[in-house]
Amino acid sequence: MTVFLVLIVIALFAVAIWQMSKIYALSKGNSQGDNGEVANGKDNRINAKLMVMFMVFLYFLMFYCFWHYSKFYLPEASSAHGSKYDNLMFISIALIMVVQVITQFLLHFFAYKYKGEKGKRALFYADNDKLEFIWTIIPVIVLAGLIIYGLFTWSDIMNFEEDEDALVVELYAQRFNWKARYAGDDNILGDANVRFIEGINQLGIDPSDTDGSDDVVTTELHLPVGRQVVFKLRSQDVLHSAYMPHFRAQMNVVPGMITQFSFTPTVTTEEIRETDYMQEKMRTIQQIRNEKSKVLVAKGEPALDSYDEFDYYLLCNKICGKSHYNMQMKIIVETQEEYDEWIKGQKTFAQSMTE
Ligand SMILES: [Cu+2]
Repeated sequence: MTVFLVLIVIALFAVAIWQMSKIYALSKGNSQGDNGEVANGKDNRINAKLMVMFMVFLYFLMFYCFWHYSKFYLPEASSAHGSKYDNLMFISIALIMVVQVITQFLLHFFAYKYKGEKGKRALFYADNDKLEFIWTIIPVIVLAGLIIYGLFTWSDIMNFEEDEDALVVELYAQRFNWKARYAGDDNILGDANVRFIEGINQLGIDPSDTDGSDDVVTTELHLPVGRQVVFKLRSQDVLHSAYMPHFRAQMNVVPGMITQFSFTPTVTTEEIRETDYMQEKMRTIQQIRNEKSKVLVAKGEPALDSYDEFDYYLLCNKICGKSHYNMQMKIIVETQEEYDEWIKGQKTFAQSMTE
């Protein structure tokens, strides 16, 4: 490694000496005549054409990316607020797109049109108040509009009112897993503190707080469809981020404080599995897995499990350590009846502590 670094230093030093000698030769040389160092008419024409070609390349790249990567777009949001979020994103991107196409053209076209030519002199043009006013006021109005629209959308989503029958769920982040704590029959989460963490009580629920005795701790997140969920987020160790892309939800999980987010799921797991988007997606993923399996089997290793049932997931979106990529919890959106049935089968905190 050291040898490698020394070699790089020597090489860079040689390049620096060579460049310096070139600058020295340039400063000594006369600017008259074609000495190869000063751009002539031919060089200017080549550069002007390259500018146009670069513009065409950029436009081509743009269309290619849209065409090739659009399949990675998320499906329609599975939460009530999701479409507001998507609209904001779409309008912002569309605006950026239009401006980008126009300014890209102007930049490269002018570089072509006003290329260096022998005998052509640049026009000294000090200022033009009217032009400056126009290119200041238009961005001001557009940006102010976007920001105000964004602020309204933000406060719409973030400053929620808690419904009477909202479901309160705590998401507890720990390197490298998630746990969910349901508030139980009283819909109040018991106090919790890292000092109470002991044995089976991994979330540090205060055993003396009666609000906590009916709390239910699970490793799967079940949510009843059409009912508002209020998430209270806590972390045991480092900064995590609760990310539920299909519900357009993300919130930092910060040690030492409780953050919150709320949404209403609108599409059950069953329903989203039936959509054309998901069916197609599952087919593609299964195909990729089949091909990988073939390679694995040829090497004498076991094939991959088949993957044909989509599930929502809660992911961690802050790099929190070496197994960060695998920090996830399955989310199941179901009917209220199915949810009631499931939660009945879970142990409360009091029950699991007496065992
Ligand atoms: Cu994490």
